[in-house]
Amino acid sequence: MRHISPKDAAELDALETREWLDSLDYVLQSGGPSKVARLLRHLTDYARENGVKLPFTANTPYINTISADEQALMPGSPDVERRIKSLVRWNAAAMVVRANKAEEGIGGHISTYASAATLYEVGFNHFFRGRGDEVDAGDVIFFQGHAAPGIYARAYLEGRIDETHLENFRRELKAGGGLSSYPHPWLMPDFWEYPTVSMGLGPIMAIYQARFMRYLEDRGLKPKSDAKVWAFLGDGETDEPEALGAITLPARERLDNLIFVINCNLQRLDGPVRGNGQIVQELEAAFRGAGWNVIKVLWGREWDPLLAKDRDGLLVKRMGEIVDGQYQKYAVESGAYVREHFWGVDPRLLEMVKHLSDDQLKKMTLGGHDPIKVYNAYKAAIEHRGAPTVILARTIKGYGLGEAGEGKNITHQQKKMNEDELRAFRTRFGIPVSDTEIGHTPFYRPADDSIETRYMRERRRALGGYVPSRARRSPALPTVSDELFEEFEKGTDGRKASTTMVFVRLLSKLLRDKDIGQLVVPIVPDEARTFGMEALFRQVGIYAHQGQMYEPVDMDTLLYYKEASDGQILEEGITEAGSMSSFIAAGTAYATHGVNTIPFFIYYSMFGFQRIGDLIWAAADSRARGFMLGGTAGRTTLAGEGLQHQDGNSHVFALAYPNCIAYDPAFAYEIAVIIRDGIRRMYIDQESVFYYLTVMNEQYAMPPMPEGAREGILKGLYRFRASSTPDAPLRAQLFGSGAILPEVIKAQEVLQSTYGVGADVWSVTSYGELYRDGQAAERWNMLHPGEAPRVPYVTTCLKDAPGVFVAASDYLKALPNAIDRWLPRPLVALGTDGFGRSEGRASLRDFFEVDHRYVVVAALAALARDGKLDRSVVEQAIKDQGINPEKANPAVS
Ligand SMILES: Cc1ncc(C[n+]2csc(CCOP(=O)(O)OP(=O)(O)O)c2C)c(N)n1
Ligand SMILES: [Mg+2]
Repeated sequence: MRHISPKDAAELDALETREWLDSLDYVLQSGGPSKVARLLRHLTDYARENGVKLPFTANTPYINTISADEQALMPGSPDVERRIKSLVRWNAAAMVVRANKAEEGIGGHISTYASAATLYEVGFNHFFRGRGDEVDAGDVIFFQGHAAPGIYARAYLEGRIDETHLENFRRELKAGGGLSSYPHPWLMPDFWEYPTVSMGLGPIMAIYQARFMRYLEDRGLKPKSDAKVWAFLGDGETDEPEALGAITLPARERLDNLIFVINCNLQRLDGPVRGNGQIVQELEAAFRGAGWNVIKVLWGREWDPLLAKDRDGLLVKRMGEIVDGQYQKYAVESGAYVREHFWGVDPRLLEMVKHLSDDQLKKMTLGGHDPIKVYNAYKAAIEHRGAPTVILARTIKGYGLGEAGEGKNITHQQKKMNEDELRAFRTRFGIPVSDTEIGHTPFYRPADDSIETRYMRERRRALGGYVPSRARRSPALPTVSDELFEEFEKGTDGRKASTTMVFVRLLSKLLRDKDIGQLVVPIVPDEARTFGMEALFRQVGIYAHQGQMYEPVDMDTLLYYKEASDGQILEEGITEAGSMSSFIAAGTAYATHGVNTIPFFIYYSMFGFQRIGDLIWAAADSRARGFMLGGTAGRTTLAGEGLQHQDGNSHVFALAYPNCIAYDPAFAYEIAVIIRDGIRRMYIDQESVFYYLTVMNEQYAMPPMPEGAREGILKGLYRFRASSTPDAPLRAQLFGSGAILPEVIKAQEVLQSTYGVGADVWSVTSYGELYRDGQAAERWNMLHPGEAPRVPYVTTCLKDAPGVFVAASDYLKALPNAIDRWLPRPLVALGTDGFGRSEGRASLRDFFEVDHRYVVVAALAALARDGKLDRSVVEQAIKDQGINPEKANPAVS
């Protein structure tokens, strides 16, 4: 065989490659891209069949997904839009600079919006649909939290807010009103719709919002529309597990109403997102792998002619081999540096740009700063069918800030600009502010009849009104039928039931109700059977957009696993975060979609506040309404499961959520009274509160409702059973909650029969509500020393109650202790501080010292403390009750 030199081999290789490319060119010209795609697919299949190992790649080259010749022309006036964008940039930066002059350290962000301005402005001028007068139309937009200054600046130019608001950015308590740092519907209920600044929550809420929009349409609660859900997020934000953790759902459900726009400025707070890698390529692979339509917007129009000349793919290869940390370096360096280090690696590359000056090289923009590129990406996204779209747009963090921070690692926290920097910024964007004024950083708004203002207003009018904008769009519900709740007030006549069973029965009645049944949205993270809810599968069906495409294995049973396109249950699978996002979508639909949906989210209590507390906080901020049901609750009531399941924490956590009304009900009638009143407050009176109820799986007889208990149930405390020996010399007041209440009732009997103590039993349905009421009274009294003091509800109930006070609950002792100071004498609290154990109920209650025996001993010990009986009685009782006084302290073991 003739010897082939390496040089010959290389030439041969090049020749072969050229021949293949020429053939491909021919097919491309004669058959078009789809024929090429078909051919390539055949080729790869053929190669695989013949043993060629093709490495998997979910990536496409590091160039724009939409090529220059596929681009549509952009409507509107590029010039006017650029001027508007410059003014938004200026005012956004000015409000941060001024706020920090007025009050050092007040904070704010300039560089996030500076990099995202084009991404937002193209949306505002061409895509984001407002709701106008139609209550059920319009897009839902999750704005990136740190970009808020830009969103305010635009609202200012549109004339929606005034200079005082901008002046008081981050100083909301100032006269004339201010602006909240980030999107907070709680603080600006007419403006922001969803909070996003706890990073990662925006994307997951957007996903479930898009799915919920489909749900409303499929169930006929909202007319079908092509409204979109947009989620704007940072590239650094995608490190949060919530940001990417749910991305397979929208692809699976073909949610083409969902668009993510990820601002890939390659930087987060401290430095580069992937200094040694490429965040764009990493995200592309993740999203493509999950089934999304991925549109990369990497290069601005100046790159198009160069790419057109890149016949051998040298430039594309070079673009793809630079890591992000290096790209960031190019952004801060001169054109000469870029020529030397980016282009200079190959003479053929240098040749491509020899006609460009260093200055021109420096000014070549990135895709995310080029309105035409962004417009085309958005257009492709809204036209795409059958899958969600993610747009990966490359930008520079702090774009336009120059020396003040463009592309620098410190830029995220840049809040100040000196006069030189302001002047440079002003000149770069052509803001009509003179050198003499620049020191004051004045806001600038063109006249009402200026071209810019008219243009903005006209665009928003054409697109259905201003965004963001929030309003309560649904009328109040009329009344809710009493009949639904009445049976629960009668008790179960000795039959045992758990509060979970009671709740599920009530839920199933609500679902059947002709007035509100349609509005109920049961949400469950793969736990319906745990709660005995499987009957609902058949009764109302599990929501599945595509219906049921298989024959369920239990088809021949009455309660088979029924999926249906008009199914009502959101069976989310094992995701409390996803379920909570659905709760937020359903709980805010009264504002977002004009539908009063009533979510009931039932889940393993421990995996609620403890696991997804931040999403619950977002629900609270969003003014979401609905019921959260912490199932299998109580540290000692959930037997066997051990320390990761047994919840003795959630009621303490719930206390921190100002508009969350939390109850630990013990009996059927308490649940009925609470839910009935919750529906009244949230959907008839339209209060922005939401409810948390713990329900348990211990079964006991449900008593009838005592006369006059209703008010106390709602306020948090009522006397369940008075002592039958009120004149006994020894007296006690016993508090019980949830499944521990039956223990307390038993203690009442033992105290009376064995120790001659006359005890009253109180059901404490909500320490949280008692605590808030006490705090409110105390605060008012402090501020009104000259007036008759207000008396906390708990004091009103107990001020004349004789004897000692003992409370037992399945939660931390801190909970009962929260109301201690409003009682006439100190409270002894029994609770479940400490880690759970895998054990049976009786052993757990012994371990945590919350069963009836401990209530008895606690009452006797308190009486001895008060000198009402001899200490030897307590010692004897400890022995008689079989308690080991030397046992380990459960709180620390
Ligand atoms: C859950 C959470 N953790 C941390 C922060 C603090 N934080 C605010 S912005 C930021 C960096 C954001 O980077 P990126 O997502 O890339 O956004 P960019 O500003 O670059 O667009 C950090 C760490 C936060 N807001 N939320
Ligand atoms: Mg970033």
